Amino acid sequence: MDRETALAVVKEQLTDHRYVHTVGVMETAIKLADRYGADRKKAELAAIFHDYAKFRPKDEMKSIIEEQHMEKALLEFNSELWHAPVGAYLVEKEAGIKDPEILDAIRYHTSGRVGMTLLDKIIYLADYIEPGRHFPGVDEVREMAKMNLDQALVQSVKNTIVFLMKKNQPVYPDTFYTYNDLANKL
Ligand code: DGI
Ligand code: FE
Ligand code: FE
Ligand code: FE
Repeated sequence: MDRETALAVVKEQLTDHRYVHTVGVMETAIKLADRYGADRKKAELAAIFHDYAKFRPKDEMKSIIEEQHMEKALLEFNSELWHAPVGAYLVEKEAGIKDPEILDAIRYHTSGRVGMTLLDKIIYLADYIEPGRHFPGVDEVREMAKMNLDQALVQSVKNTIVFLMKKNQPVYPDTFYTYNDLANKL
């Protein structure tokens, strides 16, 4: 699928603000793909579709998680986590994207996973550092991302965990597993 078609498909699913975020993730992911030797076309498509399910009703996402036998533990944690695996499912079903590497990068863009692929890492990080993001510490991660992908990624996962814990929010176990896996390999 070419960029213009993909962007048009996704635009219908998103608010204007989330669409601008998506274009930022796309541009950032392509730069990271060039810098770290990933497939720029896959990075482009995964980025464009990463938040495809962001605005689906919670009850629809819950039904998909149940009916498609996705991880049940998801339902015990923040519903913000759901759009990633549900997105991978719907992007295949509704937009016809079949590439498993692209679908995995969408599926794991919020929690990460143990053994992230280069494409998974690029999409996770691009989502965190795209120019529209303004979290505390994001500039430090932007600088790291120019030098060392894994170091930047660990820092972004750590910042996310610390942010959630400061608000006394539960942290989904895969997010901790992702952190440990990356920190062990640094
Ligand atoms: O969809 P985006 O806003 O672009 O970003 P995202 O998909 O990375 O994260 C969506 C939200 O999910 C964000 O507000 C933080 C939250 N989140 C990320 N990891 C965890 C989490 N929430 C919980 N409870 N546990 C997590 O591990
Ligand atoms: Fe997301
Ligand atoms: Fe993210
Ligand atoms: Fe996003």
